[in-house]
Amino acid sequence: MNYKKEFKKINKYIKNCKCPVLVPHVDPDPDALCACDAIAEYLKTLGVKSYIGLQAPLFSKYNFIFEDNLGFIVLPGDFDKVKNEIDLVIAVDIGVSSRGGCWVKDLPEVNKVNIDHHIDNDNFGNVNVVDAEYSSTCEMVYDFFRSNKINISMKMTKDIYTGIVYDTGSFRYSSTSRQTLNFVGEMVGKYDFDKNDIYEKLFENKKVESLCLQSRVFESLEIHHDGKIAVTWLNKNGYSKCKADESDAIELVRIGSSIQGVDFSIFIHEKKDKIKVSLRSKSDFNVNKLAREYGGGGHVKASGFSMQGKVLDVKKQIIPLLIEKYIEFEKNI
Ligand SMILES: [Mn+2]
Repeated sequence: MNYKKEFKKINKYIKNCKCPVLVPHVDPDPDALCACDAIAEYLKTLGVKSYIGLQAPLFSKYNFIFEDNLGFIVLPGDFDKVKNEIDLVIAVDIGVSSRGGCWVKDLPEVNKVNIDHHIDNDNFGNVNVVDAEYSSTCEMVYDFFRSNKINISMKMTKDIYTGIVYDTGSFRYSSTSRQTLNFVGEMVGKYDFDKNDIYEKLFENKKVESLCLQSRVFESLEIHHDGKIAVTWLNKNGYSKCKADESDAIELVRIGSSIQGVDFSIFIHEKKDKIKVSLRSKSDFNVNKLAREYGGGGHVKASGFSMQGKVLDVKKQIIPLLIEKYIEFEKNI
């Protein structure tokens, strides 16, 4: 993992731009958002204003990342207004370029920097640092700051720490490397910030509506293949029953994977305009490969894809196929 050359090049692009747009993936998570904010903070020190290009309004529970300073967030409705100003696209944690929406697709003439730890990134940038060995994109951004000897402020540190904690599930996932912990050690040694406050904002900040959704997902649980496969689902009806919205439905896939003995967990989730199928694996069963067969993507142990239809039809149609793939994998171990 040595990207000194690429990181230098990225810094050159950044230093030469006047108005970049920072682009996380659609439905951004705290890793993507914190990577944006940390780079936006760096840009501020250079006297450069930046936009954060989202595809839908930010879930209010993530406002804390931007310390409620949301002025620089732009939505597709703002695209025509700002497109002529933008002279650099900085895509972070994006997966494939299409997940950046108009902010990547509709700015073909603009230079692009691409920093990501998703294995299926399509290297669409003028500079690409794509490496699935990193725990998080925030860890990559920290490496970028370090490598260019950029002064890392308290706010940047809190952003990076938040993104790493989120993407590693508080340092529990196997993606947590020696480097991850070394970087975290460095940050914690340099600044005294409230780690517990960040943990609470990320993980102990659920609304009652969200717990109501959880209970519905628990009720939907089916166990297959000698306890190794868990299937859960949630339909739109669940939202109205719980008076919840999509911002209350994060991390529900973990309900299946948290069960003893479960290796492969599938969560089928009816959203406004599509059915999202989330896949998690605890072993070498590569759910990324599986998700790609259906036009999706993500990470080796955490991926997903979208489909059209009704939850129960998708379930009936797709579950036997996914189980079959798992059985095939088991035969080859
Ligand atoms: Mn990430």
